[in-house]
Amino acid sequence: MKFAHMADIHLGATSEPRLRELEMETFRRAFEECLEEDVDFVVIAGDLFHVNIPDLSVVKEATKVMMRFVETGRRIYVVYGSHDFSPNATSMVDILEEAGVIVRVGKPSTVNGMLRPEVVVDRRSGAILTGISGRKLSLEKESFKHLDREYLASFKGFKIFLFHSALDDVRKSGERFEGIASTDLPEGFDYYAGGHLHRRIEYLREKKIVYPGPLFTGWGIDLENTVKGERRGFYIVEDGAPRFLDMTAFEGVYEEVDATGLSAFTLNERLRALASRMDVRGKVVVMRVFGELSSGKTSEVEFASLREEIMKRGAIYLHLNRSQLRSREFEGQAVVSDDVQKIEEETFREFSKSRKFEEGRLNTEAVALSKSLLQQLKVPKMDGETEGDYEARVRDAAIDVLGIKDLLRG
Ligand SMILES: [Mn+2]
Repeated sequence: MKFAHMADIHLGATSEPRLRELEMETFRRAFEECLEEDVDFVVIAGDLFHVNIPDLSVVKEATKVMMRFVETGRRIYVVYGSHDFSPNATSMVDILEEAGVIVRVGKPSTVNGMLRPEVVVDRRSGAILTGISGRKLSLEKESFKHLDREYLASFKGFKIFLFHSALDDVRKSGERFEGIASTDLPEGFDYYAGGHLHRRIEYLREKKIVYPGPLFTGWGIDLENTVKGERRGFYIVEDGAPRFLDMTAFEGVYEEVDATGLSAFTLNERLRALASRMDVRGKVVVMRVFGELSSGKTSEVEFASLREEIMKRGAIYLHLNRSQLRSREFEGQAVVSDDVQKIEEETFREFSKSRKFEEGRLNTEAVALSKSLLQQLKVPKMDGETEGDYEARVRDAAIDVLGIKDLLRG
């Protein structure tokens, strides 16, 4: 008996055209490999799609790939993942099942208060398959508590259990997730086909528990880990022995730039220099720019031209992570108070500290000015006042407060 085990394919996760192409190409190649390897069937342990109702062009291509495989008399068995399932709406997985493209295993039924997931037998190999689908927020943990283990033990043969849950046993220090313990999985299965954890895991202790990780990439962090060297693919399991098939679709470059203490101007120079010496041809580039700028705003960092340069030099895609880039000049200030006036005043005060004002213009003055300007801008529209009149009135009042009438006239 030989089968393939995939998981966390996340079709449709990316909207970037080149990555989208690569994603589908990888999916196609994976199924071609399955036919070449002459597997009896394929199991997908959840998250076939990135969302429960994906872009139909993605579904169309994916269906083509899967139908080619299914038409050879082989089957594709799936459980829902946390992504491609919806508790209150039909999922694309349901539609593909109705159409006979895939077979969902482990459909739940309750007997004497116990959960009995449906068990199916693969007609080609005789393998016995069942499982528990994933749910958002790990609600499937409940399912494991009420699992009718005796019922599952009554089936004899080569048994595969599909599940889409994190496994506490493999948690690394610092990793935060709510999972199940390997002992929560029912006894007596020959292979536990895991999904949900986005890294490759072979946990072969009392139970043969395997996670292939994403076939391509699901999140930005997957992309980051791929370019840092993590291999992506799926498992071929022959006579119970798992063998990883590397399907990594691209090589990558990872760069980190610490902007702490740099001005926006200097950071731009750094980024330009970096872009000009990076070897990015045919690669996916992931760049993390972080730290607090000493001066200038984050909006002054020329990310658009950085992207342009890197793409011009032949990169497949640039993934920019700049969520940790801060500017000293403009920072959202947390002011805690019940009093609206006080919050406004404190916010202006904090903000004014980081601003340079013209000589003679004290910060206290700036705060007072800001407050009265805000007061004017808050004036509501009067009954019967036209949009144009209202705008003119607010504008004039603001100009008045700022004392820039003469300036504007000039
Ligand atoms: Mn996933």
